[in-house]
Amino acid sequence: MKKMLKGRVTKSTGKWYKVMPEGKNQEMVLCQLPGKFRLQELKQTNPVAVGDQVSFTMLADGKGLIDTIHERSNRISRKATHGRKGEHILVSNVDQGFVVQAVQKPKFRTGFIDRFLVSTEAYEITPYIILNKIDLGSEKDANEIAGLIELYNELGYEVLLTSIYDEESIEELAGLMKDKTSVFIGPSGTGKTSLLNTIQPGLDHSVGEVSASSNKGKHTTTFSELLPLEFGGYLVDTPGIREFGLVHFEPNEIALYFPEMRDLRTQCRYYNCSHLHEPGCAVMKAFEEKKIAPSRYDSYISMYESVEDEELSAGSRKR
Ligand SMILES: Nc1nc2c(ncn2[C@@H]2O[C@H](COP(=O)(O)OP(=O)(O)OP(=O)(O)O)[C@@H](O)[C@H]2O)c(=O)[nH]1
Ligand SMILES: [Mg+2]
Ligand SMILES: [Zn+2]
Repeated sequence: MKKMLKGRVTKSTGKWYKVMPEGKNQEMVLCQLPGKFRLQELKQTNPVAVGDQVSFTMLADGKGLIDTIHERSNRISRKATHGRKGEHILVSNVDQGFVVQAVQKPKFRTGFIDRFLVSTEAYEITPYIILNKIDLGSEKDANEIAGLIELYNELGYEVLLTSIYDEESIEELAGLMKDKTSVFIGPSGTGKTSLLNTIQPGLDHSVGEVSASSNKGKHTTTFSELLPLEFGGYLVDTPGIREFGLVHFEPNEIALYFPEMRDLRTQCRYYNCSHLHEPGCAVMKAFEEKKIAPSRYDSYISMYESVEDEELSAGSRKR
């Protein structure tokens, strides 16, 4: 009988999975995945994600073969890119997610933040917003940043202002990460890997310069990786993503994950109100009365429409 071991996937290249076996000071095992999993999980572009708990058997050559992917307690997914259909799981089994944006280079986008928040709300993952590179903020940015903090704080989200040159901000961030599994998600060049290196010097993950022409990082982080933190906990550093496409959402479900719309929904005239054009819509009324921020309502419309498009195209494929 082959011995079955349990472990957690820390890195995936799509071909190989680096697995950290349970127990202290275990050596990493490189595992492969039998083809049967690929057939079963056609809805996902990656059947095994970083953060997954797996059972595996050891082969004679010291490599492992994944036998079971254990049920995920949660996950953060995005729509697959490069013309592929379905879901791409960025990470699974996490306690909290940090959306990493920068004051400048590249400038933060509320649309990205809002999509991230909807995804974490849906999977009950504690979200935090990081606004990094505060050292680059000019006088002109100050008002905008204050507005952003006020907006999200009022909705119940914490905004952390960080800079890799500001020790206090790094300590605060590290304090939140202690003993938890966290993930950094954000566009390329916002400083995810830099923050990780500052929190835990010695890891020496390579950091990319932001290119002057595009203001984006040069995609230095190419694979997600789960790393143990010396002070307790784990952090998953992910490669930069341009868009955060929602998957597996029904259009009418989206308002549920907007705290400022959640309770209003039941006051709309129609139970299936889209909050886009119906008469007697409580959400639109609140927007007109400036109780819902324009950037948030814009995000809502954009998410609703993209999810609706996806549904329509899925429907036409069936026919
Ligand atoms: N001024 C300033 N620059 C920073 C800060 N944090 C990161 N940077 C710079 O931003 C650039 C990109 O940083 P990375 O850490 O590679 O960004 P990333 O988010 O990991 O990018 P991807 O791996 O491509 O997703 C590097 O040149 C860093 O030195 C900061 O707080 N202030
Ligand atoms: Mg990086
Ligand atoms: Zn409505």
